[in-house]
Parts: sequence; C-alpha cells; structure tokens
Amino acid sequence: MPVGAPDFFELDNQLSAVEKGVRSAARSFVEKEVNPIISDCYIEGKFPTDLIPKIAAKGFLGPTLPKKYGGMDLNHVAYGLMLHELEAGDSGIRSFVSVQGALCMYPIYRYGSEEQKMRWLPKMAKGELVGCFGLTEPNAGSDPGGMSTTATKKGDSWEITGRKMWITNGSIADLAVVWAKDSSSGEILGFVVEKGMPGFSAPEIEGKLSLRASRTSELVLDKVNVPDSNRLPEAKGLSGPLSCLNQARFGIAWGTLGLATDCYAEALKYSQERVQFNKPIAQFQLTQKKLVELHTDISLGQIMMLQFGRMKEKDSLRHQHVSMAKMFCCELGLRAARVARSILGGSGILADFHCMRHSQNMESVFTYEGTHEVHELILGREITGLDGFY
Ligand code: TGC
Ligand code: FAD
Repeated sequence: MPVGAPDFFELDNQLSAVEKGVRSAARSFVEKEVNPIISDCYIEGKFPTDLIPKIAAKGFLGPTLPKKYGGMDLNHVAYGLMLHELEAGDSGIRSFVSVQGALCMYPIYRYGSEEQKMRWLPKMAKGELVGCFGLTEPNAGSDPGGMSTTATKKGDSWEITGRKMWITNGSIADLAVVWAKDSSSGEILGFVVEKGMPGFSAPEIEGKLSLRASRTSELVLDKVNVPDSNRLPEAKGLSGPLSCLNQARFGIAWGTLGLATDCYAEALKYSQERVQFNKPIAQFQLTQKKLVELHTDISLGQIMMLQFGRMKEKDSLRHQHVSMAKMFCCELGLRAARVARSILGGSGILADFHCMRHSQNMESVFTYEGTHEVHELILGREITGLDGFY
C-alpha cells in the first residue's frame, strides 16, 4: 500500500508480484506526472491532454484486454490497484482512464466485430484515439431506458438524432460510443460515432465546480449518417450499456478507495505535525475518533475490493456486488475527503493540499455511474425481491 495507507489486514501478502508492480508503477506515475501539475489544472479547469501519451505508454488504457488488441491481459485486481493509485492523484485522471478503457474500448471489445476491434482498439490503447461513452441524456439520467435518441435505418446506414449530456472526454474524443433506440423496434443499439461526421458536435459544458481537471461535454447528433459497419453488432437492449457500466463501476470503487486513502494519509500526517494547545492535534481524542473511523472503513473497503476482484477473476461477480462496491466506496471517499478537510482546519481549503479538490470531485463521482440512491435501490431489489424503481 502507498505511504500512509493502512494495511491492517495484511492484504499486501495476498497480492502477486505483478499486482504490486502495477500498483507501484501507477503510484510513481502519479507522484511524478500528476501531483506536480494537478492543482493548477484544477484551478484553470483544464484536463492535462499532454499526459495522454504518457498514460498510454504506461499501459493504463484498456489493460485487461488481450495483447492482440493493445491490452496487457492484466487481471482485475491489478487493474483495480492501478485505478486506486490514479484516483489518489485526481478523479479526473481516473475518469479519463475509466472512460477510455471500460466505457469505450470495452463495448467495442465485447460487442464489436473482429474488424471493428482491430480498427479501433490498438490505437485507443496507444492513446492515438480518444473515446467517450454517450448514454445519459438531458431527460434520461438514472433511467437510461427512457432515452429519446433514435437511430433510423436508411439503406446501409443509420440516421441518428438526439442529445447526450454530461459526457466525459466528449470534446476531446475522436470517437463516441452512442446508445440509441432503433426507431422501428425500440431496441437499444450501440454505435461508434466518429468526430467529423456531419451533424455531430460535442460542445463543452462550462461552469463545473467539480471534476475541473476533466472534460465534460454534450453530444449533439443532428441526423448523423452512421454506416452500419459502425454499429456494434452484438449489442442489443439496455443490458448492453449496463454491462459496460459494471466494468467502470468496479474501477470507480477501487479508485474512490484510493482517494479515501489519500485523504486519510494527508490528514494523519497533518494531525501529527500540527500543534495546538501544546500538543499535536492527533493527540486529541476527537481527532483520533475521526482517524480511527476512516482507518477502519478503508481497511474494510480493501477487504471488500480484494474479494470482489478475486470473484471477478473467477467470473462470479454479479452487478449487484458492483453496486455495493460503488455505493460503499463513494460514500467513504466523500466522507474521508470532508473529514480530512476538517482535520486540516483552514489549510484544508488550499489547493496545496488534496482533500478539498478530492471532496469536490467526489460530488460528481457520487452521482455518476449510478447515483448512490440508484445503487441502494438495486441492492434493495436484490435483498427484498421487490422493485423499488417502479
Ligand atoms: P432493468 O430491468 O433493471 O434491466 C434491463 C436489462 O438490463 C439488465 N441489467 C444489467 N445487465 C448488465 N449489467 C447491469 N448492471 C445490469 N442491470 C440490469 C437486466 O437484467 C435487464 O436485462 P433483460 O435481458 O432482462 O432485458 O432496467 P431498469 O430500466 O429497471 O434499470 C434500472 C437501473 C437503475 C438498474 C439502471 O438503469 C441504472 O443502472 N441506472 C443508472 C444509470 C447510470 O449509471 N448511468 C451512467 C452513465 S455513464 C457515466 O456516468 C460515466 S461517468 C464515467 C467517468 O467519468 O468515470
Ligand atoms: P437524475 O436521474 O435526474 O437524478 C436526480 C436525483 O434523483 C438523484 O439524487 C437521484 O438519485 C434521484 N433519483 C432518481 N431516480 C430515483 C429513484 N427511482 N429513487 C430515488 N431517487 C431517485 N453519463 C454518460 O453517459 N457518459 C459519461 O461519460 C458521463 N460522465 C459524467 C461526468 C460528470 C462530471 C457527471 C456529473 C455526470 C456524468 N454522466 C455521464 C452522467 C451521470 O451518469 C448522470 O448524471 C447520473 O446517472 C444521474 O443522472 P441525472 O444527473 O440526470 O440525475
């Protein structure tokens, strides 16, 4: 675990050399490339696009995919540990990696033809092509089945019309996986829409106070003519996009655990150094209570994520497990950031420290990829057998 991270359950002993190696490569990348620039990026509201080739060179894009498609055949625990470290740097960096790998490369890999995989995946792994994922719409967020974007078959191509909202990487993307309803059958289909196709644009969403080091855009599709060869042939129905979300949510859970750990480590160090009433503030019982609660929940989160990662490797991880992970770790990340901020007192609001930026980022991460309430309802449905959505 990184410096200051608890390893109370001695889980490090259960990690392979490859898993530890991936974690340490991601940690060094964050220390060398992300930490020195990220607070300026955040203040300026810009995503560090210069980092894309470096991120790709480290093998962080689509690493669980087979080597044939540019991946590294990594297992899911190694992937999780990588995101754990990247989100300890910034949620915007982790978001870029998640969207590229889990939400754009994965649907092409899972639902695309061999020709489509060879056409896009190796270039995406190298960072030569950036992707995004268009599911959410202005009037269909938690309920993506209510989308109104349509695809109408016209000979050998499809005419796609609609608007997607809140799309990470949208304005820097070369291609967008867009989900749309077949206007004749109502079935949800997946398409790869390419930058430059007439009628397709990706205006930036301005004024964000969260995830400022990440690009978020609309996707506007005005009668965009998309060849049938860009339709993902195996994707049919809402389970198509939802299965991609399982991949991304798994990574987000690991990532927000890393963010929580970074906040905890920052607060622990600060509290041991900061003296008030002639004592380090870590000596006050009320400070210790805050630290102990975070230490305990981070340790429990580590056990959960390692076990879920091992279950994913055995293919026994179900989407309800992923909902629990996303829900638990996001709540923990948000709480850890706020608690750390309080322990740092006035200093906690400065960009020199991490906790305030993490806290603001967590407001988005708590909401995207299924809000906290959505995951509660998914788990509620699982344990009671009663559907709270309808
Ligand atoms: P429901 O009846 O539950 O399911 C419809 C069909 O889908 C299947 N299914 C799943 N399959 C795979 N994975 C999952 N997680 C699945 N959940 C459900 C289900 O079995 C069914 O299949 P079939 O064959 O019987 O038709 O559908 P519902 O309409 O009741 O869905 C409700 C709900 C809440 C579960 C779902 O729509 C949902 O998860 N809503 C949240 C939406 C969401 O998470 N959006 C995320 C957009 S992307 C994003 O935020 C990226 S941010 C990335 C970043 O920057 O890092
Ligand atoms: P709504 O669905 O309108 O929800 C509003 C509130 O109502 C929430 O508190 C919610 O929990 C609650 N609510 C809704 N339904 C219920 C219910 N049945 N029971 C109880 N409470 C309920 N989407 C993409 O497709 N691709 C992306 O790359 C992407 N990136 C994003 C990046 C950022 C920075 C943000 C903020 C969002 C991103 N999203 C993306 C969209 C994100 O997935 C949605 O914001 C999210 O799914 C919630 O939808 P909504 O914002 O429309 O909120």
